[in-house]
Amino acid sequence: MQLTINKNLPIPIYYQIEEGMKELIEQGSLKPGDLIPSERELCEAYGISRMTVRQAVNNLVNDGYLVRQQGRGTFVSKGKMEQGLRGVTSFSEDMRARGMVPSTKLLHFGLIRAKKPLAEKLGLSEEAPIYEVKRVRLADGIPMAYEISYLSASLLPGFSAEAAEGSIYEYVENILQLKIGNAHQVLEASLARGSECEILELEQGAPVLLIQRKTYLTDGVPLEIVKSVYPGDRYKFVIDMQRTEPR
Ligand code: 16G
Repeated sequence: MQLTINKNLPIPIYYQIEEGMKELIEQGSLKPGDLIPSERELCEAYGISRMTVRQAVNNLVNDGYLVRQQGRGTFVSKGKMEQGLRGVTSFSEDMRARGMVPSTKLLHFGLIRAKKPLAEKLGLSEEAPIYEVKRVRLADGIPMAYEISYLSASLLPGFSAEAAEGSIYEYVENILQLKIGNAHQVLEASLARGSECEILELEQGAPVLLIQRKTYLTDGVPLEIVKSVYPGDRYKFVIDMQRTEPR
């Protein structure tokens, strides 16, 4: 990898590295999946400080050009995953549709008693049993989302940790023969914090998308409340829109 850095220019060095790497990626000299030199190697090769290199690499990761994989190194990104926002699809379906293999790391599975806000959201009375499920969702072994789901237990006879390790929607539709109808979803920007960082292999404060989904069965009964954290460097959400009559 050959970057041109000119310390006499009034352009910050981190910016020169950033632009240089973008150029190598855009020209195809660095290809998706290529491992880039470590921070230490870059410092030594160009006689620059670790902080400068880190700033450049952080910006490239945040902009989706590079991807950090813990214990493995930093790679040229294969492009952010594009996720449509139209249908009520499941993580497993979405990944399979892209030719990727979905998998799940179950971090927690428990039956709890619904406290007020959650009970209300799920249309249940207080103290009603609900499942609390915490899962890391992976695609081809790469963590893509961290999901915390609350599901109405009375709707899910026989639901188990084993079922939560697979596709919950498949369990609901194929095993229980229930029909998932519509969902209300809210997306907002946030920063990775606490255990999310370790779980998603992100640095503290890395940008993430926070998504909250409330899904209903076709008869209008709430099935789940899910909070998902998606790494900003691995995902982008796409929506097609139509111009309506001007107001
Ligand atoms: C998606 C849904 C989530 C749902 C899960 C089911 C979003 C933001 N969230 O991740 O609400 O519980 O799919 O996936 O899309 P599964 O059937 O593979 O378990």
